[in-house]
Amino acid sequence: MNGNSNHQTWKELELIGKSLINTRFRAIYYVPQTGSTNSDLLSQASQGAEDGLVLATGHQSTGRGRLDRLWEAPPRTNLLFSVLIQPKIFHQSFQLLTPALALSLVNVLAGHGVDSQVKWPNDVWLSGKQRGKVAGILAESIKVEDLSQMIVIGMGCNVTWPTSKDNVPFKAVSLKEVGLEIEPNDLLCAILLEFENQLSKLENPDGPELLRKELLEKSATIGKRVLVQQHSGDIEGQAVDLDPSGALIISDGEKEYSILAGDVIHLREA
Ligand code: BT5
Repeated sequence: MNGNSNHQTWKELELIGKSLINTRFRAIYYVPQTGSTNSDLLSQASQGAEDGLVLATGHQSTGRGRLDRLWEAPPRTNLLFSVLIQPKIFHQSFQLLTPALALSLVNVLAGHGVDSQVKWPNDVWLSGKQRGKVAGILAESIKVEDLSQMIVIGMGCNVTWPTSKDNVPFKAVSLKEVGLEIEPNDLLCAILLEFENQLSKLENPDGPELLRKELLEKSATIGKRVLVQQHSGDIEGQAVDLDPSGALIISDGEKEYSILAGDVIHLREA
């Protein structure tokens, strides 16, 4: 792989690759700094890169969230990575890749005694007293030369930043803040192993339903009163379910709405 980001050469993370030998994630690279790992892998995909390529970085100058928002993190304080996948799943299940990666982090953190939940559609929030967003996910798709669709899915996870002393303009929390000190590479390896499990499950016919059930158990959103902000207008109601494609089902007492995309604000019960 001749990846190049801002004229920095990608370095292969061989040790990580070894423990992931039975997964699709065997080509894992690191670059000290780049614009956005998602953008780098989209560009690699258009040049013929294959399923399973991973790029991690220590710093992004233009880390992206949804709708051109920024993902912010000082150098070497976050786990920042993207993976390129060509999932063998039905097109209508592509929306499930984001929650599958979110669940992977939730399960890894549970193994370290840290409680977290998936906040629909693309966040992981730490539960309990120090509630806040610990990770965000951005999935993007690209049609490659043979016209098949590839997905780049990236995660930013707050490892050592922010702390309660940092005045950040969003509700964020880091793993260090809740007492978990973990090497970003170890975290990456554990997440990729878990993500491989989730992807293999999804590739089975009953996979989407199994994922839906696990998501319902580990959702921060289901059961809450929410305000959904969408281009087409806001909807307030109770988050009651997820459908098989990952859409959020909201009930306003009279009608149910199926939400495919949008921002969700959890409201306090009246
Ligand atoms: C996300 O978007 O949360 C998706 C973030 C994905 C970032 C990864 S990093 C590796 C890969 N390469 C990229 O370029 N991107 C991906 P969204 O739901 O739109 O949330 C963005 C919002 O989260 C911002 O507008 C801030 O309010 C907040 N935010 C920014 N940085 C944050 C952080 N470090 N921790 C918690 N919240 C943050």
